[in-house]
Amino acid sequence: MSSGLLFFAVALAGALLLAIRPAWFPLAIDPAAHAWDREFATTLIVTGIIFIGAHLVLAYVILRGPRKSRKPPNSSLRLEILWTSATAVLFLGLSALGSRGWARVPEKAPGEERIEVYARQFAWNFRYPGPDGIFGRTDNKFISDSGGNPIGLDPADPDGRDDMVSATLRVPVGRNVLLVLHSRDVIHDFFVRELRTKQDIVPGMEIPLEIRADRPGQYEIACAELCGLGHSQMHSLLIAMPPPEYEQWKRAH
Ligand SMILES: [Cu+2]
Repeated sequence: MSSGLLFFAVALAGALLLAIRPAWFPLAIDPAAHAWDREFATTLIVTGIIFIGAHLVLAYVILRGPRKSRKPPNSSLRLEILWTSATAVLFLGLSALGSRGWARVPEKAPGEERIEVYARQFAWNFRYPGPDGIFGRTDNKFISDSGGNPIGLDPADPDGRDDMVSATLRVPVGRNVLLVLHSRDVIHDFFVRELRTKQDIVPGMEIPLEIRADRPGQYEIACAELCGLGHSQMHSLLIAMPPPEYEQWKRAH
């Protein structure tokens, strides 16, 4: 009896949570982030309704008590097949819906900003190509933290003379930005919760990641891969600026 009431209370609490829909996530600032939040909400509603329904049935069966007149039910193969395939269709359908977001392939659209991201133990650097729009050559042998060359810019390459290296990531609001991720030492992970994006950065690879910030503001960039003793200190800022201010900042550097 009391367990029946307990199941009923759990169903009621679930229904309340679905009805109120508390804001569980931080602000979303990327169109993909909105899509993933919608996907999460759809999954929550579908599974929530099933959860509530199952608990109501359980509560009803317990509160009604056993029916002495009836024979104990036999397990039915047809029912087994029905609910196993219904569950399979549901989960495959939800994961197919969710995988659409991951299928986006970064393509360099005309006018797209390209910014290089350099991760190392335990800091971030961001490189802009400067007024010529061309990134200069880099080589690990030129890396010098004390000499102000954390990414190893080749001093002999004229294309690199106007390259700009910043400790914060500034991006223009409303424009697609192609980040190209590099690691100098171990595996790191670029994570901005407002973008709903986590991307591993693997040494020796150039990994493209397309982002778009639709709201001006400052958002934390954290490393989401345990990368050594200073891992917890490895963070920076994503600063989304209105495009005129962004262009002005680039000119001023
Ligand atoms: Cu790291």
